[in-house]
Amino acid sequence: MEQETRNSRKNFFFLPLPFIRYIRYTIRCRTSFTPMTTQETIFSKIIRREIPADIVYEDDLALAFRDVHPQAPIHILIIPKKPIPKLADAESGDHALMGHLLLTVKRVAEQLGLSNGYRVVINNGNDGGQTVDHLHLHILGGRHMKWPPG
Ligand code: TR5
Repeated sequence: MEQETRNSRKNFFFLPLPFIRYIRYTIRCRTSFTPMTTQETIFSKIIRREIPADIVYEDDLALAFRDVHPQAPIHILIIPKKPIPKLADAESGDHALMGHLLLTVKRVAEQLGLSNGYRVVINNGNDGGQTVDHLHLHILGGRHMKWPPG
């Protein structure tokens, strides 16, 4: 019995290095909000507080901060902490998260006193005018919005 335990310990130490690295990589990807395969964006850096932003709301799943080039007196971006590049990349497993983002819009709009209304915009992909590849919802408020948008 003792001999068997000693042998299995010995075998563990002889696992090939690439295999050990693969296991470590998999564990890191599964326990991190930012999988190694996901494209890094300015918004992931804001989430990790590596770049400053004027944050107005945060919870476990979402972050809201002021847009650096506001297009209205109040212009907020709401992003999921999970790095989904764009709306078209959301999957059925993101169902609850998508609902959470919309309810966060409502919550932040109330918090900022947008009782007279506001506009919510999601730009998706090139033709949608998306410039940052991390899903975000714009809240625009504090002035009367025109229609159609450009
Ligand atoms: O055009 P889409 O829909 O992709 O919106 C991206 C938005 O991110 C734009 O309205 C930008 O003004 C905004 N943006 C870009 C940066 C940035 C930001 N908002 C807050 N803080 C920012 N930092 C620190 N860096 C940016 N590059």
